[in-house]
Amino acid sequence: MHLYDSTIPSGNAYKVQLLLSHLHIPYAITSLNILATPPETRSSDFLAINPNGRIPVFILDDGTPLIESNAIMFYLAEGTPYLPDDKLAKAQVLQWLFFEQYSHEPYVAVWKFRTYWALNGFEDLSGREIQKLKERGQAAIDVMERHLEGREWFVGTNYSIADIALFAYTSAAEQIGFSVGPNVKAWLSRVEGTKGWVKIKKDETGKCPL
Ligand SMILES: N[C@@H](CCC(=O)N[C@@H](CS)C(=O)NCC(=O)O)C(=O)O
Repeated sequence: MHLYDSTIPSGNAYKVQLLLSHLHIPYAITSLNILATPPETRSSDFLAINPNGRIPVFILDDGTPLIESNAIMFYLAEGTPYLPDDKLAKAQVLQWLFFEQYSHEPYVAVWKFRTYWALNGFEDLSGREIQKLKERGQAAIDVMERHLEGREWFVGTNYSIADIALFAYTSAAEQIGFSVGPNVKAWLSRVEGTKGWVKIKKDETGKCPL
């Protein structure tokens, strides 16, 4: 199996790498430079693999490419403790994966990228656009804080790919200026204490201190 990630640490690729670590699955890796002009993710060779021109892409042993971080995790987690068998619990995992992609990642991940790596930082955005990114990212983190009241994990009583999806960028949230409450902080520590947990890879450009 083969993972395409980026030379800079990508939270979306990290989700897949964290799950692969929990599952002890070996894989080969190719890192593409997404800061190049044009990004290596937009080369014709890579677009033939993922027409959407983004990492992560996970190539299965028969050569089938799977795209979208949460779909890749869903595939890998089937039949493992990281995805419940119960119909409702499985749908609740999907509920948080969709929440992560629609209400969290587009704000928190984008804020992280612009903070550390975007050539123009926030300069090409209007004040209103910057405010919207910050407010919506904060709103997502606040939803997590409320959901975690009296709970250890996002779905049921077990750590699942719902937690992995939300951990990827929330782990950087305080560092990049979001306010993170006590329930989320305690949950971040619980995730870090799980068996097989690995840190996101180091940023070789030196721009991101995490
Ligand atoms: N929804 C996608 C988002 C993937 C994504 O935005 N990938 C970024 C890196 S984190 C990327 O490949 N950017 C390069 C580009 O847009 O060319 C997922 O969860 O996999």
